[in-house]
Amino acid sequence: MSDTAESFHGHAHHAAPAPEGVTVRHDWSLAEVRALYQLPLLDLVHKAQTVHRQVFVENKVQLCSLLSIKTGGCSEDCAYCPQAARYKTGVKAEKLMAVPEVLAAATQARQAGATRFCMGAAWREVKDGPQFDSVLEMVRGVRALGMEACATLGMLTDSQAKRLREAGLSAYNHNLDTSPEHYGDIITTRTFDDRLRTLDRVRDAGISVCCGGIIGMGESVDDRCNLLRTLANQEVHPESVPINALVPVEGTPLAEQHRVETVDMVRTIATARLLMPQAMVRLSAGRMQMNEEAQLLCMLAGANSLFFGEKLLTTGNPEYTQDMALLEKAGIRPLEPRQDW
Ligand code: SAM
Ligand code: DTB
Ligand code: SF4
Repeated sequence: MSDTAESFHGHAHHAAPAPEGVTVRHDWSLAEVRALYQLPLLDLVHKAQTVHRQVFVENKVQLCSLLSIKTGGCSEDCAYCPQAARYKTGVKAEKLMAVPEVLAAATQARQAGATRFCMGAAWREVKDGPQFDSVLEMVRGVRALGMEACATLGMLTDSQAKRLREAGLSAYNHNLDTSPEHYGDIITTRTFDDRLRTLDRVRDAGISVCCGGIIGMGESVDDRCNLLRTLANQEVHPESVPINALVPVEGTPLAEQHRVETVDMVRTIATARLLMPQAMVRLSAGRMQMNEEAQLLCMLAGANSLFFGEKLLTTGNPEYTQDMALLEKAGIRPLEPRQDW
């Protein structure tokens, strides 16, 4: 049997034990991860799909909605990010949205089939005060609509994590983004360890952890493997792992990066599925650059969540009707709201 969140942290915020035959490990070596990542593609996909079906017997895909509640003007230097104030990307700095506006968007998302609503703010860290109080109000409102509420607001203190939990926050997104080795080439204004500390605070507050990364930022295969390995070697696996393909944005230092190849995206997703069998693996940014076949391959490799809606935070996403048509013709069923919310 595998470990669960309870065995480490004493709170009941976690998945059931892994099914027979599925091992949940926390001691992956780089060589082992690389050996998986570099398998012949179809062998890797087969392996990942086999594990996927053992854990996710119903094989459904969760539809999530994303809203930028506070856009642009960010003090950080994340090389991929259109919202960093220092890069001239055309993204205007805006104020925090008002609570009713956010809840109107959440209501719409719910009607369109979302079961998870994620709110993003272009902040380095959360500051206590009226703005944080509004975010807590948004979290309560989203939960009252019967959706999972996720937020991504930058670094958190223990007491902020606790207050988010008390407001009903289901999950907190805070990505490692890349390997510890490559991290310094991408972000200098806060460290990899800062990120790990925020993740610990989220975990300790009893909020489920959403943590993943971005590929296509000039990293090596070993960097990708070390990112996944760092995620999988946490005491408790993240419950949610977003895999983003870089959306290169003009004005950012990574504007000229080549588009991520389908095969690389599929390998990354399949390896994430094998390393973290029980996690929701989310096919996140980058779907605009992928055709339908590529997206289906990602789902075959173990991705079981999509963001739908015409925008991610500031960049484009496929049309809602196109997404729905793809799911429909492929007979992919959306995950229903859970009963224990
Ligand atoms: N400001 C907060 C933070 O950085 O923690 C929260 C919002 S931030 C925009 C959330 C995540 O979006 C980043 O960690 C990164 O993984 C992803 N992201 C941002 N820009 C991206 C891009 N151009 N392509 C792909 N992913 C991106
Ligand atoms: C994540 O890993 N991907 C989402 C979500 N977490 C917040 C964000 C993607 C942002 C893509 C760039 C943009 O639209 O600004
Ligand atoms: Fe700011 Fe987040 Fe963008 Fe980094 S990723 S520049 S912290 S909004």
